[in-house]
Amino acid sequence: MDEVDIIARFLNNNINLHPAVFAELRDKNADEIERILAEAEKSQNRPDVLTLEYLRSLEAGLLDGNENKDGGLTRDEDGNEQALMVARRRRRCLAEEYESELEISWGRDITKKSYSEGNLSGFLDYFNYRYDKLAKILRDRDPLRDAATIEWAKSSAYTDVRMIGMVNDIRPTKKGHIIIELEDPTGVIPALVLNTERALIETSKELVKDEVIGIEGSTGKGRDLVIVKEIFFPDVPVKNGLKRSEVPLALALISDMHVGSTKFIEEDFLKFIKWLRGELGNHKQKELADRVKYLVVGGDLVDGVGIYPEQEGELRIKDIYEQYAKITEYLAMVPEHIEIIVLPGNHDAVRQAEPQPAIMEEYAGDLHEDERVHMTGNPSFIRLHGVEVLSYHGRSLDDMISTIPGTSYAKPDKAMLALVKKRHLAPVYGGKVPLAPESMDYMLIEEVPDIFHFGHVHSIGVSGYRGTLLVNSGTFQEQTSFQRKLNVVPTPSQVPIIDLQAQRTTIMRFDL
Ligand code: D5M
Ligand code: FE
Ligand code: ZN
Repeated sequence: MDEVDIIARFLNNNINLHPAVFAELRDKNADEIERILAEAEKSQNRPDVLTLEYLRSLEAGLLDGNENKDGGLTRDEDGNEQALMVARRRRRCLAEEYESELEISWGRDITKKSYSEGNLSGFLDYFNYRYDKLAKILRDRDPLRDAATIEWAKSSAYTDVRMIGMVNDIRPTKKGHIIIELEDPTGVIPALVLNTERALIETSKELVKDEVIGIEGSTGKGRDLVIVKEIFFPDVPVKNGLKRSEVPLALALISDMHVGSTKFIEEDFLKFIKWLRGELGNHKQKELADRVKYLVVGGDLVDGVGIYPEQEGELRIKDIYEQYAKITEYLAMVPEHIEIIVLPGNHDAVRQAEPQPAIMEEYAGDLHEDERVHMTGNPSFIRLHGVEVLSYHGRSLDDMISTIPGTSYAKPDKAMLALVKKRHLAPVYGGKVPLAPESMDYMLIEEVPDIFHFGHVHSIGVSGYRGTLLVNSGTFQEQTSFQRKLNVVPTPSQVPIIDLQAQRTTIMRFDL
């Protein structure tokens, strides 16, 4: 085809050519030119003059694919799957239209800090810090404004007392009373909950060691004991009005994929990623995927090695580096416009003692390098368009569930609520959670977020409490042999998606 013919062919179809395009077309054969012409004709957002940039996109099959009648498939000889992915990249989704507004509260994150050596003065400082902060929160509550010290209560002429103390010990007596041993910086006093006080006995059962509470009661003649009339948890104030994002973006919460385990449900996890990519779901579900701008991964990304008894037999990938290589591969398939926040869990490659710094670069180097992946510690405090999210892997839920009646693995949000009321993510020292006594208590719930996100228990749970949202993000792992022995029944492949503007949670199921 000669030059005049080329120009004529395009002009006949009302397509003007930029000189640079013309120069390029001159070097192509007739078939190629026909194909480009056909593409340009079909294209619905063609500029008046066909530019070089536009020509490139036509060649790459990257423009307005979804508007084409054949469902967005490119017309070259590519396989179906690839054609679909190309079509996806052509479409700008809603989340892509908005700039991300993500702030990570590094001041509340142990990552990038120097960690404790766990010496004795560290331990004492740690508990004093915890006591001071929680006592201050308690003192803000009406009946505790004038709370006395334990030393004062033991020597005062007054017998009606209010105190704030750390729970040293809780023990039932033979007669069904409960003794709470309460300590503050000035002394120790036993607080007695009488067996006749049904409601108080129930409340006492929610107590765990090392939490800080307020007590109202009366001291007896000997002043060496207090009879409890009321127990106060630090708790959270009622929020008047939920904080909402001004933009219609959504947050996806996941955790506990356990990549590397034979029980990891790859098929469902890939469905989740496909849904995020806009390749799966009905119209409404795709619309929701369109708005996902943030993905928080709440720990246990991989199964690790040597974590639980007889794990070896349930590992598909036995090398920890390869486990991280695999999860990195999956996360790379998450659309580029989604910011990914990653914190560690107890199966991840970093120290077990909490607070945990970010997963080590040695194992997850590619994740650390990826600009849209943010490697934080556990716990992690972030702000998305003004909405505050506190993410914690949730290992202390094991302590709550094993001690507090009415909590269970099936209802993780109930156990989360117990921690929220205590304003502490891991109150029990010497329980199932190894705690590192840092110079400050990173596990304190000092500021109350809008959303609490936990994982670890492998079952999904969502509930509201005083204007905050409590969410447990479940798992992508089927029941392991170890969990069967512990009677933990997971609810895999369900993902809570939170509309940050409407503050509405949708549970997306990828197990169906
Ligand atoms: O924890 C997965 C699930 O298994 C979670 O529901 C807690 C339970 N689990 C794991 N280890 C223990 C111990 N030692 N005691 C009680 N419950 C446990 P994961 O962290 O994913 O292994
Ligand atoms: Fe887990
Ligand atoms: Zn875990």
